[in-house]
Amino acid sequence: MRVTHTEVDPSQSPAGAAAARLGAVIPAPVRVEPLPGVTYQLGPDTTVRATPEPGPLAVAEQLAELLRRPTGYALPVAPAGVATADGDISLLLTRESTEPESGGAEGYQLDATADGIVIRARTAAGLLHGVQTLRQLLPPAVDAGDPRPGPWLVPGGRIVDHPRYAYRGAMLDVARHFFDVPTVCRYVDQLARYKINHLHLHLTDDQGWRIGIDSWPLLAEVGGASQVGGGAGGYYSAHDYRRIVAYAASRHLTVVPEIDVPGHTNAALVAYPELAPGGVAPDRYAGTDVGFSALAVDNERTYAFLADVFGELADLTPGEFLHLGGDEAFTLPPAAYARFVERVQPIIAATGKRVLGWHQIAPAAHLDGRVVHYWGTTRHDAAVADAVRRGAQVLLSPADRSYLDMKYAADTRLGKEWAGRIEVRRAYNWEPANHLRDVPADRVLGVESPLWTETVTTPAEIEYLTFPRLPAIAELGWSAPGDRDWAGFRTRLAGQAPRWRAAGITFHASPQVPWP
Ligand code: TNX
Repeated sequence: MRVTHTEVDPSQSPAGAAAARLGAVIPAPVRVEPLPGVTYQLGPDTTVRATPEPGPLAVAEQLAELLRRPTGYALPVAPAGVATADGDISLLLTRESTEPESGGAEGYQLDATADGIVIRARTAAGLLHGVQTLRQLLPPAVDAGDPRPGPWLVPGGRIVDHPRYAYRGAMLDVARHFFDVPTVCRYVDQLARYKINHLHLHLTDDQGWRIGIDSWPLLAEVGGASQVGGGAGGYYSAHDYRRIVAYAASRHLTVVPEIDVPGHTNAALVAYPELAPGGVAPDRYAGTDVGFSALAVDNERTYAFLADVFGELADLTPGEFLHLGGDEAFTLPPAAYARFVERVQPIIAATGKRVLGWHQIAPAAHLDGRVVHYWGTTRHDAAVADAVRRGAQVLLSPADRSYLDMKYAADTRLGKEWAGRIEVRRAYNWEPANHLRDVPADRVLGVESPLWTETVTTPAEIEYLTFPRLPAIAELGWSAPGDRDWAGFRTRLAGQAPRWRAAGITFHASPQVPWP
């Protein structure tokens, strides 16, 4: 981030302290220009104004809702443009922002002066990103669920900002352990704080099938009734899934659903043994091994099944991607596996969606628009590089950097260690554009942090593994390399802790960060 400095001693005045905070935002903004000595104060008469269209008004209502509880103010929402009073917060949709750098669909410009806050963006998504920045510029008490005294000061200045990558994701595995709709929505809110714009849901695995499919009802009814450790499991009805999609959309996140095939399918095979090799029903599985199950890839019925499942899922999903999994199908010979992937990819394309799959799909034939999702731990993968030469894009989730289910340290109670231990500095210190040799920078679609849940059973455990590593990956996805450095990041990260405490978010107090 470029910060234009005019010397101020932050200890001199509350306004000085506020000015020092203008750059204390995660992910680091593109440009930060403090206005020394200038402070905005949110007050009892503040109105939240927005361009009178549904998108901006919805963002305005969300902001007002977030601020009402801690401030105790009424914060009415009103259309912008009429009777604008001093002290208002305005969310304005603009074709042209005043600054070219806030360009792009998700960019925004935030101006804070004594007279008011103005956020300008070309889309409602950009306005929401500006709102998330504004939240971080207010005192940490703004995250409290109960009334706090204030004062509610925002440092004066301008922030001009836009993302580096179009895809900034997080994955939640709801198959190993099932998480209900409110838990997923709470996670969406936490992701939105850091400008994540895709929620990848790992909906199926050996231990459970979590999405209702009308044409194959036993998938959810039978395949959903199990999970790791033998619990009851659960699944989302189409209605539940739509609620998640709608909630995510309201936070400008796109849901990317994954049906993991041909491996990781034990739960589906328990429900429909006709899809299993030899038609033999397996036992339910509640352990944590991988790689032992597979669909019968030479049975035509399997492809009718996949057309039904991906067809129904496409109808429920407004986003452009369907994720077909494709990882760890260890029981299949490579040729049979590749033939399978080459049958599934066109099934997905026929629904109008783009294909996303774990990078094991790389050797299969190219299909327009496909994305290989890299989760390896090496810096070179010949098959991935070759798939890129044939036209694929790459989504990066290197397991030794971005996996939220890896332990932080030897004594971390939760998580796994197969890709190493990942403290927050390790999660932060890598560069997506040149992470994979022989993959040109412009073929990288973005980054994603996956949370596998073999060891995770509660919302607090989700949060413990997510914070503080998710903000690190979010910054890699949003901020330009020249605007990132560990020393600055750890200081800004430390500043998030009081917010997480106020919001009741559990986090790992990494010894690498100078927490207040
Ligand atoms: C590997 S990464 C898997 C998952 C496990 C995870 C545990 C990938 C595509 N497959 O099935 O849950 O490791 O870390």
